[in-house]
Amino acid sequence: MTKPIEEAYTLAKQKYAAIGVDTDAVLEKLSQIKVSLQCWQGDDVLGFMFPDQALTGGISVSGNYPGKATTPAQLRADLDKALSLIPGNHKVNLHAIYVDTDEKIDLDQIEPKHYEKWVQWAKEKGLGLDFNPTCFSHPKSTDGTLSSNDPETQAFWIEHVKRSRKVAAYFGEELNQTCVNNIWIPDGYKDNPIDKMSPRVRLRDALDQCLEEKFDDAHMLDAVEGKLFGIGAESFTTGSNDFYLSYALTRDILWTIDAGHFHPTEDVSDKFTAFLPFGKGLMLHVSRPIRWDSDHVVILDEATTRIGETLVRNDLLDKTFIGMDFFDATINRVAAMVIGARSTLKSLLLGMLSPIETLKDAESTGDFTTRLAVTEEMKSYPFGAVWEFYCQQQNVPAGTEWLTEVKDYEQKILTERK
Ligand code: RNT
Ligand code: ZN
Repeated sequence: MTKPIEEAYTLAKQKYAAIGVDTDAVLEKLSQIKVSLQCWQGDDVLGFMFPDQALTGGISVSGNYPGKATTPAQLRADLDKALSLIPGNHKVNLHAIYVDTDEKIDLDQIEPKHYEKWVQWAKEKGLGLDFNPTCFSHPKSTDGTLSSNDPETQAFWIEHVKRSRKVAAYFGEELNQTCVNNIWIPDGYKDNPIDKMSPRVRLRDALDQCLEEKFDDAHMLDAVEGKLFGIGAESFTTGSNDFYLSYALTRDILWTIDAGHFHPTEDVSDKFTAFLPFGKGLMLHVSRPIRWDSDHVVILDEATTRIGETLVRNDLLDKTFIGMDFFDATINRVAAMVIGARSTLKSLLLGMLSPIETLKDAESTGDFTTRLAVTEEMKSYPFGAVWEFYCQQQNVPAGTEWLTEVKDYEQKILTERK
């Protein structure tokens, strides 16, 4: 523990204590939160099943920064590096295409054994895992997946999702914690369709088939992720947000809210308390939308801060699985993971470092003056001192020192990759 960080923390602790915030308790609470690190930031969403297949589905990665992972072992090494620079104990989010096997298989053939090495690694590192069926970047995904009007194509994707759920349940069982199986599909139309009903009815029925098998909630939970639009599907997205909100509520499964999948002026965090009085729980894809892109690296901007604050102030952490979703190949990919995860955690810490009870009291008695004055003052409280102390406590670099480690890793490992 370096002295300046400790001293700064002692002062910060006193300042927060004066307004009724116990920073030690806050850090204890923060250390319980798991963020799911999306593996696909490490290799531009290519995976190891069909690495030569271009990324499709209306999502896109810009850039060709050197050193992307091209094998599962490389990706795990990169994740290890990233996780060593993120305070706390977390999860890794896999997509089905990240198999680790010599067998040549297609997506309708995946089995738990094809992911055994990931589980072994997760056990060694004390990590949790989440999972996603991959319904894109495949020859059969060009004209719709679960909502396809071609019965054979639709059956292929139903089989894939069914098998994904088994893999997810296997992860949960082996790692003794819930694995979220998040379903997102790219189906939609570039131009205005005439029939907007049939594709959604087909999607509903296909999902119902996928979900027939029951699993223990303690091991696996299903989640469905909607979207506003994608590149090439600008006019109609079959799995829209309203569609999945309705689906998640009526099937009692999780709703995934991706922070990049809404109209730009919508407050994503406001949706949590609209859903949770009725719904089973939420999965979040913390992300950052910019114009047409929904997947920039997460930073501590106002939207992210509101996400953290809303989860904390409303006690939603028990019902919410926090994951991230972005992919950027213009910067060091390991650094991207670290930046996104640290910023996500900072948003939660900021949420915790406010006098929530005082603010709620002020609000309930109509003292909105206090509410506004205090929340504004909190913005210049010594949050950074608490964050740095937390990093040291968790044995990870406090400030920009983590970047030195990533640069070193880049030089020794990443630049050696072709
Ligand atoms: C796409 C969705 C989805 C994907 C990942 C790779 O718009 O956000 O979550 O980004 O599954
Ligand atoms: Zn997403």
